[in-house]
Amino acid sequence: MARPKLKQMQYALFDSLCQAWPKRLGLARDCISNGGSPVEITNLTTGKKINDEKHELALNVLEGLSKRPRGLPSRLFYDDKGSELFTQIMDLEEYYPTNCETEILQKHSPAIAKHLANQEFNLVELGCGDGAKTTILIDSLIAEKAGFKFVPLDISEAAVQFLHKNLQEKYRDIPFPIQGLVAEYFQGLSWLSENASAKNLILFLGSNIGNLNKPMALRFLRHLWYSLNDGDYVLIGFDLKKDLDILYDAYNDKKGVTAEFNYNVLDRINASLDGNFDRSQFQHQGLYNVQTGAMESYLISQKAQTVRLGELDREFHFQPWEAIHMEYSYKYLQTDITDLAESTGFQILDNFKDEKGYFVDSLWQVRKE
Ligand code: AVJ
Repeated sequence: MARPKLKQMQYALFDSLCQAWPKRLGLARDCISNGGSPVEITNLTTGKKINDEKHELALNVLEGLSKRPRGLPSRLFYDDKGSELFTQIMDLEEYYPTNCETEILQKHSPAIAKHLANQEFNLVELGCGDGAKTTILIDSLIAEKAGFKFVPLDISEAAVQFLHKNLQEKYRDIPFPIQGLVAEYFQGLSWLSENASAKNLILFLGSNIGNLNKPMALRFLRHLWYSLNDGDYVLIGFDLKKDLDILYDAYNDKKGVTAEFNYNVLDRINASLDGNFDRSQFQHQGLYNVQTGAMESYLISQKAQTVRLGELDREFHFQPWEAIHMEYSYKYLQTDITDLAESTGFQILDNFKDEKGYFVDSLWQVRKE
């Protein structure tokens, strides 16, 4: 059947990718990583030409800075530098989600692992970051004699490499195969539906889902459900609603790492699009929006100023105190989580909370019958 012309290139790319990869993500020995050799990484984004990547960035920036109010997609945070800054955020005293989720996984990993004892499956981590918390669960899985292939997926290739380095330091001879994926979530899900013939446990930790608004979260979870098999497991981290001072401090840290994380987006735009953003003329602020239920992050122009982006051959005029919206981090009520699971075809098996009740890792199972 003839394909629409615009789509042809995408299909050609997709076809060639499908041929290049094994159809099944079984526990093939050839993927077992050995000691010092670099991890095998499939980069779903370099299938696109580098020019396409720049083109997409240009488009995102043009769209984001032209709309009112202005706003940039939070995906732009995660170039290699931004991913590194995010690992620094995770280590901050004020950034409570790290400690909460570490506590949760230390306490409940054995229970989670019990579900997969003596089974073979793919352990897929969406937005893996440095994987520090994941190794806690991995230890329990090993103890339960689970046979799994680890598939860490991140938008930053450096993050996947860094995670592999961490695993090598921890395990010396890593006792399970690894297949790194560099991709965006939806690319990763498409890949999953092509390759998810084995049983799967999907990790979506650290409140990564918090960047998605409700319609996006629903769409993402429906897509996830569609990519998986009946009985597959999903472990999702949700940040719960809490005292506003705690939220405020976590997103406006004293050392200014979160501000730096935001300014890095301006640096990235300057570098890739020949821009002249002066970061010192923008103020960073994280604020809780009671109506949306999200921490929202802004870069606010402190004066009237003009920013020129050479690659776009365009100037953007900022009025004093005009803001660029940078990020949403949605906070959840327990009932929001129940509603999300129920309306996307998952059954909640357990909700694991930290002692303070700040955070929950929710264990879901795909229901297709
Ligand atoms: C990676 C989306 C979970 O929203 O808490 C941290 C990103 N931004 N500090 C979050 C972030 C500012 C983080 N997530």
